[in-house]
Amino acid sequence: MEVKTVKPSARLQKLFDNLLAQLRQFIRDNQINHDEYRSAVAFLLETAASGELTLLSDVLLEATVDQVDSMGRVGTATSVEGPFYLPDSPMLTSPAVLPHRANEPGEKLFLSGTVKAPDGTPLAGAIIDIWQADAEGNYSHFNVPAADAPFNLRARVSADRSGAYEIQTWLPAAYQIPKDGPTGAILKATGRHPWRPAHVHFRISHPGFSTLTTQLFVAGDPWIDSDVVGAVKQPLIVNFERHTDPAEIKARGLDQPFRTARYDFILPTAEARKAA
Ligand code: MBD
Ligand code: FE
Repeated sequence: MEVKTVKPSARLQKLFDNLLAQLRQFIRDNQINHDEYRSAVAFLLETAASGELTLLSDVLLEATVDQVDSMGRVGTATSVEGPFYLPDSPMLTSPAVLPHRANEPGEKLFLSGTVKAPDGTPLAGAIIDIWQADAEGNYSHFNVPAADAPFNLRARVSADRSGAYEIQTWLPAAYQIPKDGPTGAILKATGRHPWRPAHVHFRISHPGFSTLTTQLFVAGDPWIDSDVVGAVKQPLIVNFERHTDPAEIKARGLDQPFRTARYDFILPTAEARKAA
């Protein structure tokens, strides 16, 4: 068998030595018995077999990695990528409407803003890779079969010459970690709720700049202060303004209340990243 993930290095040796030391100390500190040890291994086996190992890891640990990894970084605050990113989504040009189903549920959402360098230079043609849950809290290809709606609410949108973007999508609902699998079970068994506040994911890139992985969170969401993943950062909480005025609705050619949100993203230069 060819093992792809293990490459000998001094760094790996140091990390593995320290991890083992900490786990062994955990066993001593908590007087872990043999049944508990076997059931911990069985939990990991069950999690891997159910396809939730990435979900479990991202829920429990990725926000801490993001905190460490973003220390000293300039520009827009980062947040975790999470388990539901897909590469190679459709390429669109701003102004864009995200791929959607004929009867896409929920309120339409108009996102707009700019992508700029830290010195204010617009990043013409920056790629805004966007993905999100739908209005029922489901991600395409994961919670909704890909065959029903390929790349639903996912796209790579290029900003215009002034670094501006306009993306029409649908307001995501809060996301509940699947309750039926091992991740949901361990959360429930240890008194944790399974909710993430409603959010939209972004990976924003431009040649010569460090890619920005982040999320925008819907202000006022009931889970905004208790995200199970712990990935909310104050500057990423945005007013997704609800518009109910009939004249405004009509002016957009709509017949239902809609949302707007604005955000200006700043990407650090690749050099700034290296120096940090
Ligand atoms: C999500 O939607 C998410 O963004 C993360 C980080 C973890 C679980 C579900
Ligand atoms: Fe998410």
